[in-house]
Amino acid sequence: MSEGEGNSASSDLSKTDPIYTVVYPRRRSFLGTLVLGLLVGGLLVGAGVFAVGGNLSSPTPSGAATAPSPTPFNVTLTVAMNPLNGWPQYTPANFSIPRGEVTITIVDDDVPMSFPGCNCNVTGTLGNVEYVNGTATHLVSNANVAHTFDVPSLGINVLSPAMSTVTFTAFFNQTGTFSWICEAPCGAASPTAPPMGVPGYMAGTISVV
Ligand SMILES: [Cu+2]
Repeated sequence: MSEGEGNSASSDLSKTDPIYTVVYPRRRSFLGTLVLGLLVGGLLVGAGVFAVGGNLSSPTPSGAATAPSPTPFNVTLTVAMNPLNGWPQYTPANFSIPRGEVTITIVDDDVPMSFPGCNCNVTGTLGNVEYVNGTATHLVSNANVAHTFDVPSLGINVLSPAMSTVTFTAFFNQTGTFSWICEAPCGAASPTAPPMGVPGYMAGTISVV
């Protein structure tokens, strides 16, 4: 339509306009929905193929609960013996994460240990649960806690059994620096000796940015 037409033309247009503004956009939105649906369908099929491939390459034990899919941001920490001094050590001990929901995985190669005074209830995580080798766990046996991962200011208490992989999800809704510490008596020479409480080994910081 051209501009500058008279009032009569405008009033004619006002009668026909609704036909175009209502009917035509509906057709377009239907087509748009169809195209979008095909795209999403394709992505889902692709994701399904990828998931099947992943399961084939790393089968999970039958009957075990499956750990949740990692949220957009995930961090893996390992606990292994430092080759220079033989101390168990979290690596990395200091790390940064974005604000929000984060999944943390702890791969612990250390040996079993008894922890008589353990507060072995999982707290501060999504559902107050951690996944030990894929199995949902609220309470860990104090006969097998190699280390813990605690963020006291956020109420996070996660237990790391010996020779296990632990996964948990937590919300880090505030930016800032938060201290974490292992509360298990995991000293090398005696239970409360280093590296228990030593930064870079059994203590560190999480920078939420
Ligand atoms: Cu420890």
